[in-house]
Formats: sequence, structure tokens, C-alpha cells
Amino acid sequence: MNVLGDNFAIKTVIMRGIASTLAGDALRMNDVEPVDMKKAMEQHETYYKIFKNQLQLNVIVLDADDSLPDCVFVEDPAVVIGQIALVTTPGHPSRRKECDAILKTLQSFKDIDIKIMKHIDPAANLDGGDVLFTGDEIFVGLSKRTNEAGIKVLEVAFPDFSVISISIQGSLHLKSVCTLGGRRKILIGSDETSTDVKTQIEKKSSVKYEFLEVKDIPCSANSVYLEIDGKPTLIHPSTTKYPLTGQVYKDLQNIRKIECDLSELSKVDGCLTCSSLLLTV
Ligand code: CIR
Repeated sequence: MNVLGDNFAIKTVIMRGIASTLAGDALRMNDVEPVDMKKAMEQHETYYKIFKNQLQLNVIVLDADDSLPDCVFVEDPAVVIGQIALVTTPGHPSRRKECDAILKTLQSFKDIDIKIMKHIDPAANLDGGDVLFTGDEIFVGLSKRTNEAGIKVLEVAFPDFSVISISIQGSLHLKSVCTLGGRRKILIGSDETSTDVKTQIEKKSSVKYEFLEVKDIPCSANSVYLEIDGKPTLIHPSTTKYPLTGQVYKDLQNIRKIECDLSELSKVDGCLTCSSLLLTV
């Protein structure tokens, strides 16, 4: 049974400002292009306005903390599915303090049952960017940031869904290479890492997914899928800037589509899903 829809309709979005230290100190896999902070802020503001004005959701924006250069990436410190939130222990130590503000915010929702990973197993690590909930099941990347103990805690925290571990090597997170593009549709990259992920999903899942293969940029398969008042909606990368990727998005039917470009944050490995935490409350 796929549970997306009414019970899992998104109502609230948690975001966080960009730390002024991001350009100099954020973690990054390669150090090629400098981040233009002004442009990053403008793009982040556009992302905010999509949720707030276009989608009319309740958006909570937490203050940035300059001692936490990666704090804008609120997807990693928590996994929220329905009424259950798991506050994670992110895999990189420099990101662990980001959890404090997220925990405090989640605690302001009385309907959310909060579990705290470090209290369950101090050796467990998990980044929310490794967790892909499809409505049917939960895929979780076994990655540089997420370990076996973290996956065990995820299983215990969300007993209503099967948790399927996908080993990922060439990318930061599972969702760096694949995200949901609709019900039972998975957007996926076309490089070696993505192909390996696809093979694992096909082998391990009990659900049949349609795979939509995208090419040409890092994070091209990373889009935000949400259902609001029964309306499927996809916030996806620019179709004009990235034509190969763009055609796949253009061809998607029966879904509201909104383009968003977070190219500056992508220089420090942040994709579209990373800067928001979606809640059904
Ligand atoms: C990091 O390496 O932790 C950040 N610079 C990027 C985190 C991106 N988050 C995500 O994919 N969920």
C-alpha cells in the first residue's frame, strides 16, 4: 500500500538561513568553484518563496548559525515521516550540533513523536540525505555518512515500513543520485554510481518502480516531490540550463512542475532536497 496522499500531505516546511561561513568552511567533495554568497542567498530566497507563496505552505526559517557552516542543509539532521521524527547523528562531526535547533523546532509540534538517534545508539550515524521514502518503503544509503548502526535505528524508528539498505560509494548521499519523481517513479542519474544504485533497488525492492534517467549535471536527479491537497508537485532543476536533464522533466505529465536553481549551494554538494525538511503537521 502506498501511503502518500492525504495522510502524508505536506503542510509545513522547515528551512534555515545560510551561514556566512558557508563559502569558506562548508564541507565539500571537491574544491573547484568558489561559492558566490550573494547569488546563493538569492537562490535560497527563491526556493523559500516557492514553498511559501507558490505552494502556500507554512514555512519556518531558522536563523543561520555561523559556527555551523553547513546548517542550511536541514534535511540531514532529521528524518520525518508522518508523525514520527528521528533526530539523527549526522555522519560528519562538524554537522552534529545542527541537530539542536532542529530538535527544538520539532518539539514545538505536539503531534510529532520524536526519537533521538544518539540516545538509542551512540555509535549510530545517519544523514537524512541518505533516506528516500517512496510512500511504500524506505531506501537508505549505506554511505560515507550513514553506517549500519544508523540504518538499524532507522528500522526501529519507522516500524511500519520496510527499510532497504543501498550501498553508495561514488556520491555523498543516496539522494544525491536518486529521488522520487512521482508515485512509484524514481528519478535517477546515469553515471556508474547511479546505475549501481538502480540495480540494487530493482533487486531488493518488493515494489516495481519506473526509473526516469536524467543526465548532465551533478544533482540532476535530485528534485523535491510533494503532494499538497492531493496535487502531486515536483520542484526540479532548471530545464533550460540543463537541456538533457530538462527534457525528462518536460516530459513528465499530470504533475505540477516548478523549476528551481540552487547552483551555488550545489558547489558544496547541496541539492534541491537538502535545504528543506518537509512535515505533514
Ligand atoms: C555536507 O557535505 O554535509 C554538506 N556540504 C552538503 C550536505 C548536503 N545535504 C544533503 O545532500 N542532504
